[in-house]
Amino acid sequence: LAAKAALASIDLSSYDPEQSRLMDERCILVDENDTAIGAVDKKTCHLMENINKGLLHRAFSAFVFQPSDGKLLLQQRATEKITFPDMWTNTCCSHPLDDFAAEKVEEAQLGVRVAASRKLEHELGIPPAQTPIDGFQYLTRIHYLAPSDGMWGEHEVDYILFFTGDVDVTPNLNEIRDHKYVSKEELQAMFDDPSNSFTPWFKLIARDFLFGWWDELHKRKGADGKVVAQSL
Ligand code: DMA
Ligand code: MN
Repeated sequence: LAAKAALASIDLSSYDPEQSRLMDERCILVDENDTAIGAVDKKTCHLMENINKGLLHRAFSAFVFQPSDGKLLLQQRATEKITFPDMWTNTCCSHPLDDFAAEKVEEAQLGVRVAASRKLEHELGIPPAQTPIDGFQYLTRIHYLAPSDGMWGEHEVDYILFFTGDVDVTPNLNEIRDHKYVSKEELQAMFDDPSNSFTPWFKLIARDFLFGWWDELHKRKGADGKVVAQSL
């Protein structure tokens, strides 16, 4: 109820209209064990005032790798984004939504896989046929909290999903301002250049998981070239 009171007082009219509209999407609320406990709009979920009271929601972070050379597809968030604008980050992040029954399914991480395929199309224009849901390799879930600016932030149980496959990218410029493929060494050089800024979750996942897992990717491919699903 306190969260709803905070929501009512926030005016989004100074932000991009499309990004403001997307704040009406309904995220899945979870407790610290990732048990679903309800749903509330994305705006409410991302206000630090509510996060500081413990409001937590479910999310995913997808990492798409190119099969030929193992390079990772990065995106730079659009200036229009309300949270973490202009920062470089992994291929695509977002939330499974309470609005779609398929995205609430927890068995075999089905809900976040469906959401990842949906958002890879929305943000990067990747045809969903190129991101079949059984191609996502689930690594683990992380619980993290990160402020964006004074008002906005993230507090999520974030499912980390790797995907190796050739994809055709047609950027949605309201979501991403740039994208590029990088090798492990090229990503390290980007991190070492202080003129680049990165999302806090990408820095955390890169440090704790990505650099260690990157070289394993090709070894995990099945004989037919499809990545075998793996959960930790
Ligand atoms: C939210 O990402 C999810 C994580 C893991 C930070 P986002 O802000 O890119 O999502 P959306 O664009 O759907 O708001
Ligand atoms: Mn979020």
